[in-house]
Amino acid sequence: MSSILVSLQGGILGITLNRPDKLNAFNPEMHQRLKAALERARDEPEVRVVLLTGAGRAFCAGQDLAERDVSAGAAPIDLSVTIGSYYNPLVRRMRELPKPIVCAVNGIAAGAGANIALACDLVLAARSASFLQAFSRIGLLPDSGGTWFLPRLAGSARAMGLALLADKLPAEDAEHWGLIWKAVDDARLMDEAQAIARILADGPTKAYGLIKKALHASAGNSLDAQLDLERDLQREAGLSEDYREGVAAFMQKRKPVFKGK
Ligand code: T3D
Repeated sequence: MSSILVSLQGGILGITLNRPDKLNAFNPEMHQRLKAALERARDEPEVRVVLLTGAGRAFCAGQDLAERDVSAGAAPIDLSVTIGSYYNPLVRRMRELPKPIVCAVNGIAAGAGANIALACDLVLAARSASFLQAFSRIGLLPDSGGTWFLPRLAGSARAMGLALLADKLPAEDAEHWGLIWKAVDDARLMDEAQAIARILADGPTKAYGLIKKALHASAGNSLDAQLDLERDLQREAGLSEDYREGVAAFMQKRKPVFKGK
């Protein structure tokens, strides 16, 4: 059984984390397969949007802790190796993907699993799902971008509480705190995520990539720098076929047919 399931239908690349008996915890093989799937999303023009979810009752429980030998006498573990080789490149790959990533959080998202969900562009979560910065429970600090995402999305007081106390944050609170787009009824999760992915798959893909770029850059930019960036990116957007189609469709009072070009 593959640790990552991938399907392409109507421009939507579905990626399912698939180690349900381990709550979809990451091992090196799963990292490699997820990397390959995201590279496919980047390289194939047929892919217009990614829809990420987990198999079974969890979204992802972060690092597979069974892979770590912490027995007495075992050699010290240098965690910077896996962070540097797997988790950081993964988060960068997701943020740099010039296509939207929709995340359907189907159950608990813990440790790196929580922060990988937050690295996605539009996050929906089942009402029964929760987000857990599990790191301090095992003597670690949030990684996979957690210390960057949390204060920016929820504010520093809430970020500190989540990181220090490592309490489960239910999906509805995650929505109200601004961590995610929406909490939805469990039975509706995949239909709603598919519907959003469908809209995005039919949309102006280039503009979506530029929107990601601009919004991600804004956290580190002054207003002046951001205005310059918007000017430069808008130039790029204006040169796309989809821009011409969008304006033509508006003028002709019809629905645009975007091709992602
Ligand atoms: O090491 C590095 O490379 C550094 C990178 C770190 C990144 C990280 O993600 S560190 C944080 C790692 N994750 C955690 O600390 C979360 C650990 N899991 C939990 O706290 C709980 O499992 C949950 C709160 C997520 C869910 O609790 P519950 O009660 O619903 O389920 P459970 O009974 O604890 O887990 C079910 C099974 O999944 C169980 O296996 P078993 O007993 O049925 O054979 C459990 O051991 C397994 N499981 C859950 N999480 C992990 C895991 N196995 C390995 N690694 C896990 N992370």
